[in-house]
Amino acid sequence: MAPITLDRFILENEHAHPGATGELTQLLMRFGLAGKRIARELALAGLRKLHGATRSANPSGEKQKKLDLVANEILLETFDYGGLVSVAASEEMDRPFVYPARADGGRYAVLFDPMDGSSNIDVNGTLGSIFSVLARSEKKKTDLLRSGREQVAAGYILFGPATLLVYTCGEGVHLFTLEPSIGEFLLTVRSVRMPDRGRGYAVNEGRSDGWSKADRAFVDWLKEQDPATGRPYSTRYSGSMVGDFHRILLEGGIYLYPADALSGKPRGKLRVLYECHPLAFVAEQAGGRGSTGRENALDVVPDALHARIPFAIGSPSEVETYERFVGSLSS
Ligand code: FDP
Repeated sequence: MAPITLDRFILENEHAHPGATGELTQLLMRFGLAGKRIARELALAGLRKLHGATRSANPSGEKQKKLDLVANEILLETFDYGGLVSVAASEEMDRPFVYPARADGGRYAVLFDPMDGSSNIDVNGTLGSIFSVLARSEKKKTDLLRSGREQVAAGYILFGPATLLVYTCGEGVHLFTLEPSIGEFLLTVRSVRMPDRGRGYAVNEGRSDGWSKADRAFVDWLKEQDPATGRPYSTRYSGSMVGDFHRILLEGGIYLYPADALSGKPRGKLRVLYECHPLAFVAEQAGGRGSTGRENALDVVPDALHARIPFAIGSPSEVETYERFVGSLSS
């Protein structure tokens, strides 16, 4: 049977919705194009001396790598024609970027973390680009402080031994693998399901002194010897949430980035709009959950463009247990 390309899959899904205008279809196909361009930049970066940091910092005060900016530029360029998108916001930009308007304006807003796991850039580790799509607000183009439930699509591109594209439009999660010799993403898993529970957890435990009592107690619980409940869990932390999340999507388990009172991250590190909302949408569509420990991450309405939250994501069993720890041990 002929392989199913990303474009064909998306087009066929569009045909199943008679009222569809085709614009969301085109938009999703463009993320595929951006993914191919970023994958190429990453493959050649070492040879072109494009590793390393710039002198600038992102709006959250983190040093920007050259490739953070290259990937950001590629994603911005990807939507600067065709009038699909009216506004883009990114972890790497202070303010939303408003595209020059067509008469009727693009119907969508895109939000992205162009290079997730940037500390892996210089060591050829796993990286990702995360994206979220909202219908443009009728009130104000740049109104992006909205609930994660308003996303119409979300996903990520994972740059590892193979380049993968995983997305959801609210009808399941689909996984594609880039076939480099033909330059196409091919359907690899239709309707991915996350296991109800797993055997692994991902967290930067070196930071545990700054966590709450509940966070420390939960991670200690994961490490206890109790074969009857599948414990101890194994640690798998790569420095790239996309990489860690992808493992959890396929194998189950939990990823956490708790609030850290000692490292200047009292509200956590991960950004609601570029990281938590899109991955929580993917998780939920695959049967998993994203949570702050106190509420479903998709229900969070951020108070600022670069707002952060404590974040846990993974199998329903582990996320529910985490919420129980937070509920019972937090003051
Ligand atoms: P990075 O900042 O290096 O882009 O903000 C996201 C993130 O990576 C996640 O991908 C990753 O899991 C985490 O932060 C790494 O942060 P720590 O170095 O503090 O563990």
